[in-house]
Amino acid sequence: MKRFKKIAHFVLPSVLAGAFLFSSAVSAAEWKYAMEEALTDPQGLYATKFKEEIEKNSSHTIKIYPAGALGESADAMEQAQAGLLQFIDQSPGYTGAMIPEAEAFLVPYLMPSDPKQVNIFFKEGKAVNEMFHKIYREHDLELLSVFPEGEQAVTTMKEFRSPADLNGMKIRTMPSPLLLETYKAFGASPIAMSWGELIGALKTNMVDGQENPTVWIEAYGLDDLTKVLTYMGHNHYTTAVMANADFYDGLGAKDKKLIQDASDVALDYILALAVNLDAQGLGRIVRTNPGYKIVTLTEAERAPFKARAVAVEKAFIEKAGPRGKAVIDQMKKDLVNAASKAK
Ligand code: 6CS
Repeated sequence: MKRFKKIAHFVLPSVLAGAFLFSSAVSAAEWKYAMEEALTDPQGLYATKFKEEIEKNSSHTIKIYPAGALGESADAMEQAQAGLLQFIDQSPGYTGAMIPEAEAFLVPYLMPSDPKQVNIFFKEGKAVNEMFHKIYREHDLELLSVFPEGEQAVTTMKEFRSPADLNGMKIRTMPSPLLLETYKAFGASPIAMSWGELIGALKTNMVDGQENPTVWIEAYGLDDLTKVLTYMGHNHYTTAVMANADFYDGLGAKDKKLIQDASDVALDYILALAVNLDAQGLGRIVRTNPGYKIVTLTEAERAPFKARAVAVEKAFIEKAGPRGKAVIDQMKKDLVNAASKAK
């Protein structure tokens, strides 16, 4: 009995403490997170905030792989779907070839220019938070956040004000069938290629222009490789953060909540920041590249592009089918709600 008491007092507590340490050590995981940008770009800022939140509130750690670390975007997506990566940030401009409905984010002149409305649409809209969540699930992906990185600006060698001016201009797009459709409808000769090829293509005149948010154009010196930057008001660059669905489903309720909470914090953070980043990028271009021409198309100049966008929306619906149409209809409803809330 005496001997048992001794065990109860001295041995059991240390065994239990050891077991506790062991169980918390095995449950602490390192999760891998790949993205298409660098740590200083919008995707990197979101990823860093997400990592901070996860590491602050759990014993898990996140290892971030910036653009290029794991190959091109398509390679990283294969690894995420296979479960080799737990998290991935990939934009619909790349994902659209695999998930046709995701190209809804690329349909021109669907989104308003007002960033306040755009932020409400992404944060609260039913299309983003319910419909797309289900659609991405069918591709083994748990959709965590969708966010805009800034208004798409078109950089070209020559000024353009109309579809006729774009005639014959070779415009690089991300590898998305709908972006090719868009620039054909706008009068240009689009060429799809991944980011890794773009700088070389601009330097060798293989392409005459491209589209991207201003913050990105400035960060990667695309203004130095072209002569004019044009705001057509046709869209915002959109990106999406996802987890591998099997990995996510295998987690306990506490870790699922940890991930959802970290996504919410990172989304609020990037939504508040993205607009300023774009404005700062424009400010730096104006200061450092004074000869660079900045054009904002007037409403009258946008009208023929908007008229041509109708055919692009139709092409999207033909390809994405009835569910694609339902997504577009819901996005339009969400945008009406966002406009009334933003007032
Ligand atoms: O144009 C692209 O392909 C790239 N643009 C941005 C804003 N992010 C990543 C993407 O690869």
